[in-house]
Amino acid sequence: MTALLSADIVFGASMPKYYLPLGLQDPDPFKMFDKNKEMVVLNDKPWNIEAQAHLLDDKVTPNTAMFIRNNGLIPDDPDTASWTLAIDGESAKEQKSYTLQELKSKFKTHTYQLTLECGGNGRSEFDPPAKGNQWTIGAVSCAKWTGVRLRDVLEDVGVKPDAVYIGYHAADKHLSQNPDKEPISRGAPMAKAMQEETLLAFQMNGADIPLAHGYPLRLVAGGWPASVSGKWLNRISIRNKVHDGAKMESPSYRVPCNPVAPGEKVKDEDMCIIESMPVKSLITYPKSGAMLKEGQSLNIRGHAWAGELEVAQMEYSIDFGATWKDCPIERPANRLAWQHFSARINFPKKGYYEIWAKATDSQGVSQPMLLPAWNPKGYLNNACHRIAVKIG
Ligand SMILES: Nc1nc2c(c(=O)[nH]1)N[C@H]1C(S)=C(S)[C@@H](COP(=O)(O)O)O[C@H]1N2
Ligand SMILES: [Mo]
Repeated sequence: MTALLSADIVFGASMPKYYLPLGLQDPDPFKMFDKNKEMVVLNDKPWNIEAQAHLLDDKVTPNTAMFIRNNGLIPDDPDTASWTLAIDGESAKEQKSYTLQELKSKFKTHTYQLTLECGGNGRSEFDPPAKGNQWTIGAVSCAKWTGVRLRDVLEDVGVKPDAVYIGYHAADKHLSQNPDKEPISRGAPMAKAMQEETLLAFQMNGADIPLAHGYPLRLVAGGWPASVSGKWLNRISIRNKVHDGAKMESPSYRVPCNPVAPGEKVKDEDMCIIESMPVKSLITYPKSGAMLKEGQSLNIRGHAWAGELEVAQMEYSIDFGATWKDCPIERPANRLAWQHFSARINFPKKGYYEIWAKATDSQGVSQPMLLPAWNPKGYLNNACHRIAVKIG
């Protein structure tokens, strides 16, 4: 490092082990992570970067538009030859460990397109505000993930009948540099862990997973808060109780079990773990602020998703939600993938309009027009996405 900086690091002995001196840091996160320049950096310690709606126009999200949400420090580029995934826990019949090569050769490979949305996506709109990254609408992605089923691996190890939950452990470092602290160690109930689409993934969009997104191995549990989808996985514990790792404790990734008034204090024991994410949609074309000539019609398009459910109906409004028109929605590429919609809109006369999009899930639940129930941590904002259009 001294050579690279062309100077002595005078107090180098007290420099934290995984610290990258500022003088050596790549000042350009877009280059470092191969992201579109229009992505928005919300935090650089740890890195948290979100998309804008128009960047998410592709049916399959490319790395360049995929949000990054880190709780700690990205691990150094791992040595994949020596990387192992351990499976342990009270409810594992035995302890086993697999190299990447063993995972790939021993189990069948599956590919699914899976929607991953951060539980805090939309947080910036809540009032009173919630602490944390002020995500607007861009903490969602739907890439193609390839890997082996978590279920196949768990069954190879043997799951005791008293198993309740799986918990993940990963190679990223806590911001404090304390090696005994994990930045995040969450998990899912056995039913979610055993789903066909829950993957131990080693590829994203047909290539190795980019380092920032969990190389060489990550859990992908589509439709649930993306915090369940542990990156840089090195251990999974089969637990005989709800996993108690970092950020499983209340109030992390929890909402009030019963609705509360905005700003109300909620006791930790009255907060419930978020499971399936609510129905939501995004208009990805045009970009908000589009200008059209009078008489010109407009083709809009976007995606909608509904956690564990399917989106059954898609509507749009150009009169602030006073009236709604149906727009066609495609079936998902597979369960837990987002669905595409498009519509051709005609405007009655010159002026300012907003286009609002509203999805309804297969159980008849729709997106709220402005804001859903307030909650202390600012999770699950699935309000209708709105874009502005000017005609004339
Ligand atoms: N090991 C590890 N896994 C993690 C995280 C993390 O900080 N460390 N963040 C979680 C959260 S809160 C989210 S929203 C997703 C983000 O995934 P992405 O950065 O690939 O988009 O990863 C999840 N998995
Ligand atoms: Mo998240």
